Amino acid sequence: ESAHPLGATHPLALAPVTGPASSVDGFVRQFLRNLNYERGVPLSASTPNDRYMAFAMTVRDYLMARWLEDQKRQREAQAKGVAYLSAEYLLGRQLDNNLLATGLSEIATAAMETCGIDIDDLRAQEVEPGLGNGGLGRLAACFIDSLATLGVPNTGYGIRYEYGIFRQTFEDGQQVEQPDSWLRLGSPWEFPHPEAARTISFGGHTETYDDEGTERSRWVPAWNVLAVPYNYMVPGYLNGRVNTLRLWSAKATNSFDLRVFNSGDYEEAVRSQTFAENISKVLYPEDSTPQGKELRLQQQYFFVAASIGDFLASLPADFDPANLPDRIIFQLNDTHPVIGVPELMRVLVDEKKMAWEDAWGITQKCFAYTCHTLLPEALEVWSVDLLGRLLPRHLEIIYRINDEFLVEVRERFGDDEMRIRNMSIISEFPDRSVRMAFLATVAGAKVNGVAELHSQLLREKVLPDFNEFYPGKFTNVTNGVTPRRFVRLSNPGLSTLITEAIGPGWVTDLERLRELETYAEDTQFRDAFAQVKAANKRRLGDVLRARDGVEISDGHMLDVMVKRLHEYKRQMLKLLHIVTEYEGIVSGRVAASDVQPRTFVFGAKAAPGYVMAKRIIHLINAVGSVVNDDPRVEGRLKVLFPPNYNVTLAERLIPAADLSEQISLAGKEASGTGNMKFALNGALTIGTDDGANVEIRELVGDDNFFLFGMSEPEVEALWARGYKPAEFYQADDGLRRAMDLIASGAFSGGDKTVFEPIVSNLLYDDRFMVLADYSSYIAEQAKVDAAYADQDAWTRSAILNVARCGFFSSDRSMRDYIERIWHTPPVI
Ligand code: 4GP
Repeated sequence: ESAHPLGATHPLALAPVTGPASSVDGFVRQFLRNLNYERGVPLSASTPNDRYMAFAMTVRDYLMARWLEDQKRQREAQAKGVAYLSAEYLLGRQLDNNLLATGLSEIATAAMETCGIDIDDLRAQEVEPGLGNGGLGRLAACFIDSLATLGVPNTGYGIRYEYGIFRQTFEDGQQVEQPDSWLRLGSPWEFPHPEAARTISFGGHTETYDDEGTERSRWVPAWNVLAVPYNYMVPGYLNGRVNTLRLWSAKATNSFDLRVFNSGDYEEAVRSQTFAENISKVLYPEDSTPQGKELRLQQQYFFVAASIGDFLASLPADFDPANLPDRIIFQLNDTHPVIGVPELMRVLVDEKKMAWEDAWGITQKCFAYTCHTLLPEALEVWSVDLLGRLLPRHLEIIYRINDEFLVEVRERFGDDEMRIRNMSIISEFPDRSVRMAFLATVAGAKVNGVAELHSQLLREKVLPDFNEFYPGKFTNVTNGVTPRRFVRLSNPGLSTLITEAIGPGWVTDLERLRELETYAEDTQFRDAFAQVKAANKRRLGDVLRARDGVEISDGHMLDVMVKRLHEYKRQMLKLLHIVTEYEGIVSGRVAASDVQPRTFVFGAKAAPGYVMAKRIIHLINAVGSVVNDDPRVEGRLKVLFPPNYNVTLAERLIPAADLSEQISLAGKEASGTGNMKFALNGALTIGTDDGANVEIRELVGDDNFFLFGMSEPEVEALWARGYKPAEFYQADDGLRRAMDLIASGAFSGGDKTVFEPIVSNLLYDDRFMVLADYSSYIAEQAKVDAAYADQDAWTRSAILNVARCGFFSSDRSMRDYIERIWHTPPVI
């Protein structure tokens, strides 16, 4: 603070920053001030965007003093903090969350009323930053929320993509991707600091040199880009704490060549600028589809090098790097940031001139790795060729780490060549490449999976040799979701009901929901609970009507499957159920009037290059338009597929759902987090014994969960016997009729070719065993129908789901990470 331009002794330099007054008047004054002084417009001439921006800035102003205070407190405490390294943050809208964190909602609403502004119109202006693909990115957003709420020092590090996940539209039922220009109107939540840009290097070669008698290596890079930090506030819930999310944006070191520009070759003049700025241009489609692209490796190194450099630069000049493990843990959110391991080694050995052994000892204490998948094809590998070209020094470092690691393996297991080949960080086939998950496992202090079953399979099936080699390194932390966004904000009706029953403490201590168990036996409470659900359905109806012009019918069970479109998640199984129901009616075997009315809602984006996933989207839409328009169905079955499923839509959909579909093939879904959100909002789950479903079922009890399908060992056994999906097709009449109906062209205007690839894939390949689980799924769905017929019993089960799922708070996940991996207590 002595660097203050007014001098440390000037009274203003010492004055604490204070926010605007916490009153309706104070809010109005600050809002108008922001409108006038930040937007440069009077209220009378302001646009909706002006008003949203000024409003958001006002909320921000209330957080500012706390943010500055927290930064100071954390600097002074010199406590150990968490640097969460994540290529994705699927944040969702910020406005309501920040209002909630400050406790300002009522004041702000009243303030806007006095200005003649409907606060809902302001909310509608905000475009959510979709800087993630799915579960992994949304998890990161939940985690930073919880860390702020727990008062644990944390910086989230990532990339400020100019374009987030694509905006999905449908043309003739097929997915079309539109660019997501979320920054078009500016974002009020970010604070750019171009003056604090860091230079990030790429390419070139390495050389050795004589450093006063010691031979050392150094990297001579070929080109640089600037990493410009953008800071975002991450407020805790009503605790006055504000952490920081720091996202990096790429900028060219030289914006353009004026000489070339003046000569008239405008394109050439900006070539290097375009090249550099491409690095943070767009979020890569990931979520389990490998995209081995050079640009992606550039992105990864770009943000990780900037983040590690940023953290090191924040330490006092005389800080001894040997003490780094007392100050920081770099948590690797999947393999995307693993290039940070050789980067820290490079900094310590080449720049800080530390002995290799010392640097390696420190590095192994400073990193921990979370794996989020079980699909072998999703474990990232980088070709040695590419790595050597882009990051030659890092490749050398990786080689040395691997050499020394394999020496240790030999010492332990002897010359077991097979084992050594299996454990080598460098794989030789089909091309020589670096296995990033192995590097993370060797370097990480801990490796964790994201649900009990996932962690077990990680130890036993994915990385068994490593588990044997490093006893105690593997651990589990079951995922969680933030109760602030996914209950308190998204389900105000339920929140009020809960708070009236058990008080407000549950928002930060979700296990308290247990106290609701007795209320499940209370008729009045059940009625009130059912009314909240009905109101949430109407609210969703309003949203879908305005957004897509579709209606939700009264009296329908709302059966929801929302998640990325992937074959392992098995949207096709859901669809086969729908086609089966439909076929029963149109063939006359089932009277429409005997069918439990259901609205099936899908929400899913397919990776742009994932052809089969896109075909399945097409088929869902095709089935939807036939079923919805067929008078024989008498409106009892309805299929809705609102495009562009995102966090904002999830917040409306999940509280309205009756049934949650979590139907992946056992052993494929690492955890799932949607499953937790639904259960916490009083939907019952139909699901396989997979991911966190296992733990949900254990907690809510068998009577309050619809379990079907093979278990993971049964899946393995079927593979071992030899899986022939066509045999299942032959053996089940319902399945045969449903498949035949799709194959007949009934959903494609008679054209048999359109969906033929889906049908033959299921019949002759079916990697995710849709056909094997079909009959068990259909049987369980019949039980769902029967259970739903007794509304009161259903509501009781729904209440018990809410009451027993407090474990799935991301606050608990964070406590587990702190205890098992990070050892970073809160800073009081
Ligand atoms: C997802 C997993 O598929 C999901 O099961 C898990 O709940 C989530 O991570 C958070 O741990 N994986 C991804 C990905 O999003 O990109 O691999």
